[in-house]
Amino acid sequence: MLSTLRVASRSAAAREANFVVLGARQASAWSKVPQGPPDAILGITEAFKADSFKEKINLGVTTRASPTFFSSVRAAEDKVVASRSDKEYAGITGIPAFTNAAAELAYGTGSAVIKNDRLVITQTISGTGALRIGGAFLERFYPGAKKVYLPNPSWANHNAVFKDSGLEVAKYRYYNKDTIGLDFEGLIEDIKAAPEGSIILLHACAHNPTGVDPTQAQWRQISDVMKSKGHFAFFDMAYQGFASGNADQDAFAPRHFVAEGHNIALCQSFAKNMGLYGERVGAFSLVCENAEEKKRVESQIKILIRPFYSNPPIHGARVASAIMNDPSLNEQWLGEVKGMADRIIEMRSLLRTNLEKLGSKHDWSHITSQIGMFAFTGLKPEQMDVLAKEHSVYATKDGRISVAGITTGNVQRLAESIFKVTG
Ligand code: IK2
Repeated sequence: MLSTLRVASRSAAAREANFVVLGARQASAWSKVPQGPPDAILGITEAFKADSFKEKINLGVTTRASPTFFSSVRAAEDKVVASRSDKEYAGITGIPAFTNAAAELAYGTGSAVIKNDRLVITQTISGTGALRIGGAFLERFYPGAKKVYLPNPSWANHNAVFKDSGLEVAKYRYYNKDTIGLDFEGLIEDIKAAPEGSIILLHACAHNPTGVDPTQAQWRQISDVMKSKGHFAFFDMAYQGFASGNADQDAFAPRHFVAEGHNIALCQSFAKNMGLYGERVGAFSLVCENAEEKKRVESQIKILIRPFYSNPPIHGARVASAIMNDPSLNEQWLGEVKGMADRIIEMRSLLRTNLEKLGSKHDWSHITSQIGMFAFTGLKPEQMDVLAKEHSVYATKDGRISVAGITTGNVQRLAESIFKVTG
């Protein structure tokens, strides 16, 4: 036995020696993995961090709306921590107190689809997770063509999320470079031209990256056209409250579609409007035809989620739930969201007046007419490069700046930098 072992270990040593001597290392399983590009948005933060200039400005995906800004969020978190709740798993679809409140926030208090038990809602890993669950559900069950029409441009990650979900991605016209505004005619034409029953992704409010939203009258027309074509409305609502400062007003589009009889899908994110970025708090919901359909759809949503991540994290959802379910915290929070939206509106106006004071010959009216956290400046990729390299102002190459990153302290330097780059 002993000798057998010795022989075995000698031959193992010989094999190892041969391996090294002959340089016959087995090829790594990953030797053919190609280098991928850095993320277009998150890469900005990395470049910003590496810059040692003291007055550098990050307008990539800045988060001045941090939990410290929202005292309601901090108070809710203190409440959650003080309650010393258990750390048990949530159910597959999350914490009901959270999802019920999220549904009311999105669809409106006393919404008929909630009352009539037609709404399936699940907690998700923030807005991105909601999109991914939605994408997976459509891929598995949508009866029509498995193709999603995105506005052009759209949030960069939409393309990847839906492709990874196994769906085809197409575009519809949205933004007019010449007017730096909405290409409404193009949008309607493209939605009309899409085959019956197409899936159309719509940014519910504060369109990212353009900051250009349809008016309520335009939303009504979009709804009418989509109804006449039997299209499916898939709403992404990552900024409820941020556009107008009023959460109900910002939910106009999905609520109008529901009132018009569209059985929509809706993704919600609490990253921006509660400053819960890293807590990853979100929800995905589907309006169904009736309670019986809801039951079946819900069962399949659970079957999808279980192998994805089993069940969602609890802390952030508890914080969001503590806010939405406590009338006084809720009121405080809505007031703070309004304050944040007002601050954004003020910073837009300050940037525009600073540019005009410098004598810029360009028309900067779009800075104040656009809405929400992001402004689409109209600057070209080369100009954005110069902004970063020579002025330490970091933002995405498509000319999008996060207005949340502008302050009274940096707006003048920002305007000077943009002025130098644009002339
Ligand atoms: N949908 C849209 C339109 C968004 O803008 C975002 C957030 N984008 O900002 C962060 C980034 O650019 O990566 C989301 C969805 C999803 O955000 P989250 O997953 O953080 O809730």
